[in-house]
Amino acid sequence: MLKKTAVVIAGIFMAMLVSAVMLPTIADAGSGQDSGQDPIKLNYANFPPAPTFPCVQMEHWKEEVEKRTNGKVVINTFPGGTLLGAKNMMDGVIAGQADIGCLCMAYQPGRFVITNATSLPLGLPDAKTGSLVLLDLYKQYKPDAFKGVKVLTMFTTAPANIMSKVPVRTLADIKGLDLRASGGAAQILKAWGANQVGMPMSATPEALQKGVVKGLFSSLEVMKDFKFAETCKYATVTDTVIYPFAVVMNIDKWNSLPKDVQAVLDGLMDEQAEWTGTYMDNHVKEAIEWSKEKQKVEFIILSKEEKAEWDAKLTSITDKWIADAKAKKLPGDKIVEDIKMLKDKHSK
Ligand code: DTR
Repeated sequence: MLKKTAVVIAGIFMAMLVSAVMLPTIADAGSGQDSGQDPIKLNYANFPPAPTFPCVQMEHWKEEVEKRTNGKVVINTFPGGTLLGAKNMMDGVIAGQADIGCLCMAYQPGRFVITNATSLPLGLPDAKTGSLVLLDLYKQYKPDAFKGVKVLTMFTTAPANIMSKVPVRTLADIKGLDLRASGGAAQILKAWGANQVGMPMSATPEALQKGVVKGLFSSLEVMKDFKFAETCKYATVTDTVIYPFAVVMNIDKWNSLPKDVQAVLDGLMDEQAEWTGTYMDNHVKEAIEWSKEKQKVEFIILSKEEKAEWDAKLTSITDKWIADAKAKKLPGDKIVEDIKMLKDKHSK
């Protein structure tokens, strides 16, 4: 009995010895996943539902990162506010509740003052231009608001338009109308005389359904992605302001990443901004076609005279923003001038 036990123990010992000798050879055979090392896992939180553009860009980024790091990094995505919601995204990432988070900066105008200047009525024509302008502005000013995080990319929506259950053809039609908008765009609806109701996009489907609002102000891809075209049979084309977004990472997590992984993520920053802007612009066109053909939505084009009246109501918004920025010791005039210059540069 004793002899048998000794043989078994010796056998186990031999097996351990063999595997210890073999291991370095296996580890030498490859890198990343092949080495048998556990991949670096990163959690990425997003607030709206999976089919919407902030989540589409998230899945695209995940694929690119996993491909370019050769499996060394795995990204676990959490759409639909399952890890962090629209309003606690930034603080949740700072606290480490998620490694990465996608936030709509326009929902917190007082917190992201400089980058939110891109949502002033300055005529940014589309999401691609908006995204490149925003990213350049961020790099130029490196705002304090991002001190506690690593910025991975930024991008914007296409310009906002009115989607509503009732037709809005004139300023008289919009007067007192309950319309949803959030952040910077809220002042625009107010300037046009609407009764502005503030809430993040993720809360809008329910508000529309329950009749809390009669419509919303946003980029038009939501007509298809949230199926708003089923209830909002009118769209008034104002092409007014874009909404800026940021993707941020917990700073300690960033600092813990190997240099080669950091290089891959940094290398994606500009590319991702351009990819997302282009995706958004194309998707808006698709959503318009779908809304017209399948949902019989009427697209209302304002006459030149009417549009001039609408635009005239907005001129004081930028002046007020500049004055407020100056009060916070920020160079408000220069920021606005820089956005205009960057717009010319990127819309060529
Ligand atoms: N226009 C902003 C941001 C926005 C536009 N499309 C989507 C889709 C999902 C979430 C946010 C947004 C807004 O109205 O909230």
